[in-house]
Amino acid sequence: MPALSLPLERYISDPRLLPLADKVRREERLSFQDGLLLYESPDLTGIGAMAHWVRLRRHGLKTYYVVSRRMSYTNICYTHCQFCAFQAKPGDPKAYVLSAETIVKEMEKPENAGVRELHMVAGHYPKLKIDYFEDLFRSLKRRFPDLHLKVFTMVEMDYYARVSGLSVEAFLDRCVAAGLESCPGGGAEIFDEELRAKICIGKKDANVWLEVAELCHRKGIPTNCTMLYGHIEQPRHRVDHLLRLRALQDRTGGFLAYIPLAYQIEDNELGRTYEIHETTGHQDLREVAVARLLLDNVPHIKAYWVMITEGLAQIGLSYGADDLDGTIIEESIAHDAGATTPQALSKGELQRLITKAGFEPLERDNLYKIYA
Ligand code: V47
Repeated sequence: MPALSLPLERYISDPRLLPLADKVRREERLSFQDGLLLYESPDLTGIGAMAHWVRLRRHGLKTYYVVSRRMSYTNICYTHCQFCAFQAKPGDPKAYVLSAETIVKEMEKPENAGVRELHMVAGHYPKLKIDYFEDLFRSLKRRFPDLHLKVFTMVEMDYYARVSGLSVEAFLDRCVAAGLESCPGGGAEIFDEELRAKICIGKKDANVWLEVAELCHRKGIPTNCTMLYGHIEQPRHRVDHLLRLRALQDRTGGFLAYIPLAYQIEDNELGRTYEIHETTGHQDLREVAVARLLLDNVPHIKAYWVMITEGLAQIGLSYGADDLDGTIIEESIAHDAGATTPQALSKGELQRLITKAGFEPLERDNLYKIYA
């Protein structure tokens, strides 16, 4: 549905959504209660149409993707997130740590030619300290000066600063001097304190995540933001999470993109402890649309094909998303937890998904500069 040819109300069947459509048209901010209604209403078509309307106003048919490589320098993790299937404990046969040299060698492989963004998040392993990261970033930048380094979730940055005996600010300054340019949006999970204590016992709380993001933004380092949905959270937790992100973005403007992360249920404790089903297509599209409507100050909303499948991500482009993330060569976090999507998509495949849905594909860098 690239264009909306009818007045917005004509797409809406739930009359309770009509006042929201008025607000959307007047570019008025939606409230907490509006957010709850967006989760409660069965009218996904109406919600999607409002989100699409906002997307068209903001981006027209432009749809972004990046040629991106994932890498996790270690899977050893001392934090215990119940939803994570990627982590290993020391001594585990699958545990690994990659040296800077190995990572550079990996990036030299022909399949990584043309990669513009290296997205790295990993476990929390106390043996890695600031010297490791400085060496890693400098080695990568020496060999690939144009490669964009997007590294650390906010909790990861807090963790590695502490084990390095540095303030987060000092750690960040040194990483930036060595080549760090932006940060991914992971580690946010769900901000609600009670739920966080159930799904990621011992992990730093929402305030830490938000404070570190604020610090990055104040230092001119853009970051992304995420929310893990489809586990034991309720709509009020999701609205609360999104509005906390929106409030920070009001202050800093430093978030580039928001990515709803559909919980993958396999090989992790959370999936074993609770009776949780895979997220449904309906739920995945709603998350994209609600984000576009509530996060009125975050420029880009991604439909993350790795977790919701390529086909649904493509449809997500008509429900508020303007970004398909990218080629994502070698993803582990979602795949270890049961994602059945391919390990990578080619540029051609991404372009086809976008054009077949009636949108205009644009290859971007991490800061949304377009490559001709
Ligand atoms: O931090 C972990 C989450 C994140 C599971 O910034 C899980 O451009 C679902 O942050 N099911 C990593 N999610 C992914 C991530 C990301 C993805 C795409 C784009 C960007 C970006 C960031 O995935 C982790 C954690 O929050 N996660 N386990 C799971 N079983």
